[in-house]
Amino acid sequence: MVSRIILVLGDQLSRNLPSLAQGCKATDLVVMAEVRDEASYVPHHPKKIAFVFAAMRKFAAALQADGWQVAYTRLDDPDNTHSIVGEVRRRVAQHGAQSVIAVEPGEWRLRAELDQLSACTDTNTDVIPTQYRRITDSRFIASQDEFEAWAKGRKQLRMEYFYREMRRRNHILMDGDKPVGGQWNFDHDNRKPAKGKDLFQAGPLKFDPDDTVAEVLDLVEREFPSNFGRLRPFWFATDADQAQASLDHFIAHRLETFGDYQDAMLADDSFLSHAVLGLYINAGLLDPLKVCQAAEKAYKDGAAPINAVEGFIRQILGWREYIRGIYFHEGPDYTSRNKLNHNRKLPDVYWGGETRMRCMAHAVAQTRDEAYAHHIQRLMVTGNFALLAGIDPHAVHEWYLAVYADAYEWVEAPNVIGMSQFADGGVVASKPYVSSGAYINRMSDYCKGCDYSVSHKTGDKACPFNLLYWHFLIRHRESFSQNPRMGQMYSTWDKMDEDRRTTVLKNAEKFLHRLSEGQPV
Ligand code: FAD
Ligand code: DLZ
Ligand code: SF4
Repeated sequence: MVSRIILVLGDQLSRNLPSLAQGCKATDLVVMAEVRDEASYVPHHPKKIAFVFAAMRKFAAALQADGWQVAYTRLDDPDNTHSIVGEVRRRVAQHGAQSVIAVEPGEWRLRAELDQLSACTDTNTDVIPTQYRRITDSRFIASQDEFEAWAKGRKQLRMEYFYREMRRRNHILMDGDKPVGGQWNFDHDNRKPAKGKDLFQAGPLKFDPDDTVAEVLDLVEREFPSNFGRLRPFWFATDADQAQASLDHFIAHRLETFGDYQDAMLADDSFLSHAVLGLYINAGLLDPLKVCQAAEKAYKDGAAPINAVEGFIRQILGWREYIRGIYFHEGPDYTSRNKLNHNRKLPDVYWGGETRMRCMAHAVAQTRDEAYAHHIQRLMVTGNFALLAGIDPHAVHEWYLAVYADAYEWVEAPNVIGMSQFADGGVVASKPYVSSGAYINRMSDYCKGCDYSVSHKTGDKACPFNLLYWHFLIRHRESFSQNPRMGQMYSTWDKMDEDRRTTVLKNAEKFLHRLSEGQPV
């Protein structure tokens, strides 16, 4: 006898899910479904699909072992309706359930689709009347209500102030009411370039595919043969125990250097000291507060310095929570914002097309192989290039949502539309994150061996970032010249020789023309 359905989505794989906490093993049925609608609203990286499906299957098995009744739809089940709403309706009809509960999805699109479940109550005679109730997601450290209370009445919603509030409220890295170490933020200590690959031996913990993963890999290979991205080798954690082991491994081996090399990039090291935990936290396999507490403990035990621990905790307690707050605060139109009116098509280089730019080639190839790039690669290589070249931000958003294993709209969109593309007009960032090639050269080893020369400012060998940087600033001068954080950039331009300025802009135009024509750049 089933009276109620508890829907569990592919990124809600937590044993502390509030819907399960309210549930009854005897009378509730957990419904989970692998469906084409979710697997193809963007062309997800095959590793991402495999991660979600394998983790879903293992989570369902763990629930069953724990005494829950679970109805699980596999992608190739013949009766699969291939939408979440379709699968809920099918299970409602099959089991005669009267109501459905679900933790609110992390995306406006799916929230609207699921709301149809209540809309059809009593009106559509084909469908068994269902009561649908959305439960607040308590897996974030701050609730959306808390974020809204913080945001209320503020002219600007800057992460740093929200973060301090979160530190105080959760007693993380606090010494009474003062921040541990005497300052809130140690970011200025976190900008060391990397010196060589032997600094970074450990890498993230990798897992051999077990039977469940192997079966899913075959399915994904068969069903999504042309999606961008390499499926094998597949080494992600796919259950909570493995994710916990990945966290322990990070804390033991890489947290110590996380701060120093947070912004560094190396061609032969895809991970450096980054945690590679985002995909596990976002899917529910790790609890964000517990991750912060584990890092804080490492500091207290003397295992990692304050700049590393504060920097790491700021990413989760600060950025991740803030980003989620912004997504729901700003509303469903957020992903279509285009404040700078950028309309160029996403160039083929993002899908592995030929390019002479070594930094772009590396960031994209790594993305193809690992479904992963770290923050500075996303922000200052692929994101920087898209912004400077004036690519349509919605196309950029869809690319990021597709290619990274940790990408769900609530977290990806504010990072891309806001932080990286400035398409929200400054809600997330106080100025656009743009740089010439000099920044990439300082923070990476990409420029050595690039076909372009980072020291050339004009001419055929000139690094495209050098050309486009000025082109971007000049074409948006009206929007940015009053920004106090950008005045220095404009005064540098104004001091440049007139002929040089003309050449830079002409060379940039030529480059952009080739990009628009689909020629390799
Ligand atoms: P680390 O660098 O080791 O950081 C530790 C943790 O902090 C991460 O696991 C993550 O949980 C959190 N974190 C760090 N920065 C952010 C941030 N800006 N927003 C939210 N959480 C953060 N993150 C995603 O989870 N999904 C995305 O789709 C995503 N898209 C991005 C797109 C762009 C253009 C940019 C600039 C950033 C994006 N980020 C995204 C944020 C960040 O790049 C990733 O969280 C991080 O690279 C994940 O790798 P990691 O686990 O090794 O993180
Ligand atoms: C990302 C994803 C994929 C690839 N497939 C599924 C799926 O088949 N079934 C499912 O329940 N969830 C999947 N997901 C995760 C959802 O897309 C995610 O829950 C929403 O985007 C909201 O964050
Ligand atoms: Fe990238 Fe320019 Fe350096 Fe080449 S020279 S790797 S294009 S920043």
